[in-house]
Amino acid sequence: MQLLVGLACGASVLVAARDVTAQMSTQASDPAGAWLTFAGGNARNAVSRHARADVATPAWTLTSDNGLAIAWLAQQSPVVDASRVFAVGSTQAVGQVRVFYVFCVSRDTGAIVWRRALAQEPVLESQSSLAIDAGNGTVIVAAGNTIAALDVGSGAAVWSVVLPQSVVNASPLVTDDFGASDRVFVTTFSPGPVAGELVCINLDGFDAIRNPWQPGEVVWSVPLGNTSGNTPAMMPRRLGGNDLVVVATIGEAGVTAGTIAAFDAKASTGPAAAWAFSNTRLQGFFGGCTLAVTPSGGLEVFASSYAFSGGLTSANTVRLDARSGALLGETSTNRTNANPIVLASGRVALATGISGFGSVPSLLWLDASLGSSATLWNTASDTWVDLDGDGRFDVSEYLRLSGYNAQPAASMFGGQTLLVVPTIQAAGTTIASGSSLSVIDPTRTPVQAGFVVQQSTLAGGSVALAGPNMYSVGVGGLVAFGRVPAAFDVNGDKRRSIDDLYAWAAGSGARDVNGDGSVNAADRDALRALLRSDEVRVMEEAR
Ligand SMILES: [Ca+2]
Ligand SMILES: [Ca+2]
Ligand SMILES: [Ca+2]
Ligand SMILES: [Ca+2]
Repeated sequence: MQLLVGLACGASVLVAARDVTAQMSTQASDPAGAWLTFAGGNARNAVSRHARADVATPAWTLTSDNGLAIAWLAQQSPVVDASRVFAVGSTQAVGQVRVFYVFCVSRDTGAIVWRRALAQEPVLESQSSLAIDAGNGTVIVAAGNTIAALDVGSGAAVWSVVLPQSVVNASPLVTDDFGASDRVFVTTFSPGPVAGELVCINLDGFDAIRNPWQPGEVVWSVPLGNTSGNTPAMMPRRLGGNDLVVVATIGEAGVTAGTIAAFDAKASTGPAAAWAFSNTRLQGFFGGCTLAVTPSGGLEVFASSYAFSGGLTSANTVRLDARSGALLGETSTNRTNANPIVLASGRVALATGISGFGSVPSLLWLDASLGSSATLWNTASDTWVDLDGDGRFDVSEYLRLSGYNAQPAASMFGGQTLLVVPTIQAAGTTIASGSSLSVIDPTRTPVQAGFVVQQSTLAGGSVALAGPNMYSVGVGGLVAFGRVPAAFDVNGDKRRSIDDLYAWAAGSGARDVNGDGSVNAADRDALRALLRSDEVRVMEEAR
């Protein structure tokens, strides 16, 4: 363990002043549940209570910076706050080395607000997403073995820490409900022999009694074993969680099983695992776990493994009791790094598969009990017609959807659940930009008309939702879908609130909310939908 940050004497004053600003900006954040972190929240269950955006036409795309093409990390999820979207990309001037940046982009215009060069570039083609610490007004970036916090407003470095090992493909977990002692959790990469670690870093200002650590100081780290891409997860206590950080490991293919373990997120020193589960097969978990509360109040963990050989059922998805680690269900699935999406309807959506190595991309729809035959449909095997009779899934013979390394999302709104699914390329490297972003109606089967509702070939990376907006990177750059936030600000006070609905009804302000050139009930409905869907979130969070 080591740390870092030379904070000068005046630092605590500086941090206190920043806190005030940050709290104000949090309170002023839009009512629309912007996704501050990978998979929409620390539970990593990528579900939104907003209508999904129309993907037919993007609101804007961002492809270059001062004439230089931006290469976005292809499978990262953008992260979003009330007015900005953040993502990692690189540019290369002629005759110069490639430089990686965090970009901050206006949600209203797609213009770059600021860029900040990374102290270290991502290693091993890492696709780690950023995470926003709304309480302290920073965006957290994990690249190489440096974890840094950048001011959301300016990109200025607030703190940074150098860890013994690098972060690869895993995204940070930022707590927001630990009062004066919020923390960020990251996992470092190790294929062995040195163990990867779960590292806990302090975020909040120093307080001798309540929080005796400086921002950016490592509080503790614990060895995990072999790790890669293992994004930590935690269900917030206000949503039925138990303050345990749940993290998976990769094991050693064919030799030892991957594990899932839970650690006390509030511990002052490196905690022993509260529980640990070893996969039932000699396969590891190369992604994160999803936490979900069942209708009866139980808290469960869902995670899917990656198998280096075998076809569409060679890996597995497990379901555990999040309070004990006991195995509750298991079913065979196609290999993946993606997080299962657990829906209140008792279904699980899972993006899986790779082009080649005995696998193909397939989107799976599972019964959430995860009994032995949980798969209700599989987009590859259910649509496959072996035209050339060679027993193989050739590209033109099945519906190609999803892939192992880009995270889909679900939208539950107006009694309808729709999936937004990135699809990987049929050829090329596994970290190439995705080929498409598809909106799927999972109540149909893959062979039925209307299964694919809509598709964009501009985007194809992990999906971030923010109220009526969606963001994803792809061959079209960083792509924004849905009406931009400013369109909902009828009264022009830079906020979206019930006051905008009053203004609309009173006939004042910018009333063409949906931007179709005329003012009518559709505009009022769009505004109402935005505000109403936030009521659902607030009510659920308040229980
Ligand atoms: Ca705090
Ligand atoms: Ca064939
Ligand atoms: Ca307003
Ligand atoms: Ca209109």
